[in-house]
Amino acid sequence: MSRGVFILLEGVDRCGKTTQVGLLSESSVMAPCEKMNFPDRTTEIGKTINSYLKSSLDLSDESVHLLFSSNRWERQPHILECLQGGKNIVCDRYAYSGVAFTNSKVDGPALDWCKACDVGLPRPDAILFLDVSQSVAETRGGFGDERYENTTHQTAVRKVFETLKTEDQAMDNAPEWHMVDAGRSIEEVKKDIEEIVKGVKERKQDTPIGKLWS
Ligand code: NYM
Repeated sequence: MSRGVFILLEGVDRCGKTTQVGLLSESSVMAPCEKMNFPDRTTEIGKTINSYLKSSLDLSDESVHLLFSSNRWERQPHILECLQGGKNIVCDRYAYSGVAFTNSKVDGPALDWCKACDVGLPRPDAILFLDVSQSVAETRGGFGDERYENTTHQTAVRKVFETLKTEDQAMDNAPEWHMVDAGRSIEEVKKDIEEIVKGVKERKQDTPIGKLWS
């Protein structure tokens, strides 16, 4: 039996990720599928992260970064269980958001420090980066409600994502990166994503599960 594949959708806030993660999780291309999202606000750690994002709790940049990372590590056994059991995963944000949102802060922690906490997590097989201009993202509902949702920070986040892509592309064992033009209609983006995922499955489902950034 082939293992499940691990598909990660990333991007800046309001790029349409959550809609596309929902659609992909219901698509026959991904069946059987487990849908995940980070931060997972349902756990005790996730509840603390939620308070931080809603600005009802203040934490140092390092401290909240470690909580975001820990929130992924607490799901590691479940991720592995799904993949080993032949279940595909579609995930809304992961360690890439973790590094991008922390390292982009003014005088934020260094890139290598940010990455180190997530080294060894199950490695996504592919990252589908939903690329949308900042001006379009900001017209979408809810922008500005949470911490980090301002133009300056989002622009800096985008640059760190670019750096992470470049670093991954220089490694032998890294996820495949696919840039998806997310400024189009929901249907067009969905179709593109499904085509990409078909290819990823063919290439990856009979390879060992990898470890992130190692
Ligand atoms: N975020 C998300 C981080 O700062 N670090 C992380 O590790 C992750 C996974 O949380 N602005 C940020 C990005 C978002 C915010 O995410 C909430 P969402 O997908 O809107 O629930």
